[in-house]
Amino acid sequence: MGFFDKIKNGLKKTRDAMVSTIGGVFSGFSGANEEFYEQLEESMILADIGVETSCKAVERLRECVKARKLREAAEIHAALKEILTDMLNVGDTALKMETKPSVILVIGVNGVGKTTTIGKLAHRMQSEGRRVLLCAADTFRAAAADQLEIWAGRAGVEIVRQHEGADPAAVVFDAISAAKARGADVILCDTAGRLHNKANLMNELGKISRIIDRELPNADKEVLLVLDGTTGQNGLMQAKQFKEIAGVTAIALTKLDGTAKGGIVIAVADALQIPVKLIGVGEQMDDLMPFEAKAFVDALI
Ligand SMILES: Nc1nc2c(ncn2[C@@H]2O[C@H](COP(=O)(O)OP(=O)(O)OP(=O)(O)O)[C@@H](O)[C@H]2O)c(=O)[nH]1
Ligand SMILES: [Mg+2]
Repeated sequence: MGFFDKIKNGLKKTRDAMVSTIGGVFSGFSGANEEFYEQLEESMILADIGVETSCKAVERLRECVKARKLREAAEIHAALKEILTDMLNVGDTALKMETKPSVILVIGVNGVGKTTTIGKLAHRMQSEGRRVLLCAADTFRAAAADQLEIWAGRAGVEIVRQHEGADPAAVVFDAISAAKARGADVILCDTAGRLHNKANLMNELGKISRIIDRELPNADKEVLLVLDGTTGQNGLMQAKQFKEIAGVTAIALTKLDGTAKGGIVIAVADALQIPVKLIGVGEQMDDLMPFEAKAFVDALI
């Protein structure tokens, strides 16, 4: 299955929903009047593109229609796609990992799909010929490292872990030493999503970041925030909090196969101005797609 088909399949629920909502507004098109713009905005909000982002997109569409003197539904539809693609382009969508090693610190609240995303990423990077090392810095939950170890086995990559309750920063330190000694290309670092409170989480992530900066001052480093795509606007709130505390550089949206509200991807990118770099469209090893704005919009609208 090609990239475009895969993305179309994974986003089927969202696509079907958008065909009837946004698509419906265009198929009933009788001129770019007030009613048209209102219906369009409503249908975008329904798709979870978010009130602010939908409003902004429709505003830009109005200007564009006026400036280019567009009249036909097809032209206006194409202009909307251009605008949404542009709103999704908020930075480079490729993970930065030129240095050896590079570090990808994966964060997010519990259950969003951090460990699964790491497993899928490990598989892809490994098949691209990179030497991958997993770091089990979620020491909060007994089974967390075991779960990561299963993924390491599936992907055929190495893992550094310690006992439950170990200091996560110490596990990261170990993983960095191992990566240097073994010549790993990239360290994928799993973290706990469930801690006693926000201050705790902030302290822990801060400590991990300081270890990485100290041990690998010149390395490429991504802080990848994983968000559950099915949680809609709620996920967006979480993301805003994490952005404040953790210096997020990239976003992965998971479980988009399970929701009709994949428009959240556009809301997240626009509201946070942080690039969505990966999308998860299933539970299998190859159900993770590098994000590409144009293909995404083409698949949906
Ligand atoms: N359908 C679907 N399920 C997914 C996707 N990504 C993750 N999941 C599922 O979501 C559940 C939670 O995933 P985990 O990777 O364990 O989440 P986590 O963030 O590591 O959770 P904690 O370690 O508890 O914080 C699992 O059942 C995964 O199979 C996806 O893209 N699509
Ligand atoms: Mg986990």
